[in-house]
Amino acid sequence: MTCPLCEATCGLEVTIDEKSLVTRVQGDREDVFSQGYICPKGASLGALHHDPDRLTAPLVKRDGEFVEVTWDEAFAEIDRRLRPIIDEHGKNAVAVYSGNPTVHNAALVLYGRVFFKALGTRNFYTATTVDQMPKHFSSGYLFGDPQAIPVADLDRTEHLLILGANPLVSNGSLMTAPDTRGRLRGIQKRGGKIVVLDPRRTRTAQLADEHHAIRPGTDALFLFALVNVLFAESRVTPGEHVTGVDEVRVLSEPFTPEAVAPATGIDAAEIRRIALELANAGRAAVYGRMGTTTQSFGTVASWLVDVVNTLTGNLDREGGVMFPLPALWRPRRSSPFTSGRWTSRVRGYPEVLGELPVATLADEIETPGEGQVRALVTISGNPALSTPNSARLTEALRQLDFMVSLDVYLNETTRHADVILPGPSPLERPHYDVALYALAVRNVANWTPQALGTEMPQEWVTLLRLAGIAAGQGPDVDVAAFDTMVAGETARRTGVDLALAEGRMGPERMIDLMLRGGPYGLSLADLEAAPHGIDLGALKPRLPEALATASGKVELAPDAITKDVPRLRAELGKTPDGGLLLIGRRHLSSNNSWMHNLTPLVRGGNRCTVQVHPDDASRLGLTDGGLAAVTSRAGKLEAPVEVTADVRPGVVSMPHGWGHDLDGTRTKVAAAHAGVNSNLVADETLLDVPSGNAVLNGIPVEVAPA
Ligand SMILES: Nc1nc2c(c(=O)[nH]1)N[C@H]1C(S)=C(S)[C@@H](COP(=O)(O)OP(=O)(O)OC[C@H]3O[C@@H](n4cnc5c(=O)[nH]c(N)nc54)[C@H](O)[C@@H]3O)O[C@H]1N2
Ligand SMILES: Nc1nc2c(c(=O)[nH]1)N[C@H]1C(S)=C(S)[C@@H](COP(=O)(O)OP(=O)(O)OC[C@H]3O[C@@H](n4cnc5c(=O)[nH]c(N)nc54)[C@H](O)[C@@H]3O)O[C@H]1N2
Ligand code: SF4
Ligand SMILES: [Mo]
Repeated sequence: MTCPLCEATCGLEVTIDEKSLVTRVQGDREDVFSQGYICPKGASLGALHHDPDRLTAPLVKRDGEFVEVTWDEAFAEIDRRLRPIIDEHGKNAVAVYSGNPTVHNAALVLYGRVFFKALGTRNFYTATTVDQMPKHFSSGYLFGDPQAIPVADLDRTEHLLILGANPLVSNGSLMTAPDTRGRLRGIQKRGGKIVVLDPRRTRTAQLADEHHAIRPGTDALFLFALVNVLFAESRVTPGEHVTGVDEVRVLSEPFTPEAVAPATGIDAAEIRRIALELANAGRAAVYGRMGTTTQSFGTVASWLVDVVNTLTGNLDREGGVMFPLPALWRPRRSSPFTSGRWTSRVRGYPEVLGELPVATLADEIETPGEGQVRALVTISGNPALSTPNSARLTEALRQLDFMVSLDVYLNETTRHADVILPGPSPLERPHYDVALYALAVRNVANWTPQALGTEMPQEWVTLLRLAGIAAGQGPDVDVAAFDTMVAGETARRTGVDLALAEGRMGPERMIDLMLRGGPYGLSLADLEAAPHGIDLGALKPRLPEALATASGKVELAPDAITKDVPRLRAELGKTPDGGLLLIGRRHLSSNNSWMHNLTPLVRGGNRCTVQVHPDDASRLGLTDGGLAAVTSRAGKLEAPVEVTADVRPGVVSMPHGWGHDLDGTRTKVAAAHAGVNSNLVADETLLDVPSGNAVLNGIPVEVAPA
């Protein structure tokens, strides 16, 4: 089976005994993509499946207590309570928040959109605005398609410049690549080089040939200086499919290495050398992730990553950054991407990809008036832990008239729900990675059949029933007929005869249709016959076909992005004020907020510590193991100190996704390993301006002994 827990899509071999007990989980050596790689989370799939706290029946809150009800009762309750809100206050009174596991779940990806369409709300929020929205935004304007994100051609590159990513721990993001350690080592074995820019000396930084501890939030300055050097040294070779090169040259003029050195903390001579090594490498790739997107210049930094790739001739080149060609049919965009088609009611933030920034969800719930959010549907999300100023959002959740959660745990978010609808475990549902193969460093396709039966409805059924309610058809929509209608629409759009997928329903039918309509003309039967996946080969150049811009070219200097450059230029004159900046960190055994209830993943010491550089620790009177109080504009928390030279002076680091000691949850193991929620101090008013993405790295804080 394909592991659905993170973006790496590893093949796993799961052994299940005759009593349906998972007895072993191993990496699948024959998997065409992962060749046996596995991480501690994948190895815990059995623990997840057997977790006694994992919900298996719907819960409805009655007099403040959750009681188990039948599925029909749960949907009747939702119809009874949600309909009047829509009827009285309109569709926008119902907000949706869809979290990270949505992307790893074919039912949620393919059928979520049916529900959202039926609901038709503008109050649509996802984890994307606490993650990679700047990358969609920059791709949208550069390439015309927000989903056209070029990925580093890891297996052929000779030089990789990584900014703000720790793939040895995260297993890669916006870069689907099982066993990133092996692939990065491969670069070094070929004689290539890896350079990492990160305020913290991460595992990836340790493996790299070079590590530069950049000051948080200054990647855009650093990248602009690379651009400046490339022009100054006449090393610009963008190729035929590119416009706007001269505008970029003009914009880069103030950002000389000398001008950005004080802010970034990186020597001008080093910046110049890094730029020239990149230009000289031939096949080189720049890769930026969380550290470059969840910061106040997220869009400009994300854009500049691809500007550097383009100017060095590495866009769409083997060994550079390339556009994958996944096996599923994808709609062709009829018009280029634009953002800001509407704005959020309270703060006026522009819509991007039909979404509003989740950082403003509390505003929309708290602020009375026409269009106020009165009900919320969460789908595999834990915004009470994962979004900025969680204390404020938690208060706002309490004010809602009605809340429904599609979720597998009673946790920090779902405790506020009136109805919780669980879904099957990864072993109880079929799987195809609808989203992530579009970001894979090789073109592959792999189908996972459902391993175990379940009494629970599949989540696509739940979503169709919710869509029926949202559309005013009541709680008992004819699911089979509705599904055939949805599949018929997909058949029409893909140009595939619906009858070819006969005998299938739900995601299986959709995926069969999308495979048939896709670029390799596969069918689901082909994948069923290949349990370890089908390798569709290394990435191939796709320009100009992959572009959806008005000009048919890569538009290197789009207004929507370049208009944020003056804000960046204003940073040049500033000297760092000596205040501390908080950044995040991930751990191999965590998965955002939700796998801390599995004993194998929380063993060992408390990982939820505030890392402080020894110089800062002695200046502030902090001791290793002592308690620190961390304060920001948004809030305050206390957590144990870990003194380590791994973080840059002036920077403190805390992981997110902890803080499991709240009342009313049902996650015993997590509560015993509670940790502290770092988003209590993340400031919901700090956003990357163009994309509305939250700033989760580089938050100004004060730290003192508690
Ligand atoms: N400070 C700080 N905050 C961050 C980050 C950071 O680096 N620093 N990272 C951000 C990022 S990148 C992300 S993606 C977000 C994640 O933010 P969220 O998506 O809001 O949070 P998760 O922790 O992924 O929570 C997933 C939820 O889905 C549920 N779930 C798991 N499996 C299933 C399933 O099969 N079906 C259903 N219906 N539910 C399921 C879990 O129980 C849990 O409640 O957090 C963001 N928040
Ligand atoms: N084990 C594990 N794996 C995961 C997850 C998990 O929670 N645990 N979450 C998954 C999710 S949802 C995602 S989105 C991915 C994220 O994948 P990554 O982006 O690879 O993961 P992070 O650890 O957040 O890496 C961000 C890095 O940026 C650095 N950084 C912080 N601020 C700055 C800055 O201003 N500039 C630069 N250059 N660097 C900075 C941080 O120190 C950190 O090392 O991981 C996924 N995989
Ligand atoms: S790296 Fe990701 S996909 Fe691979 S086993 Fe671990 S959690 Fe699963
Ligand atoms: Mo994420």
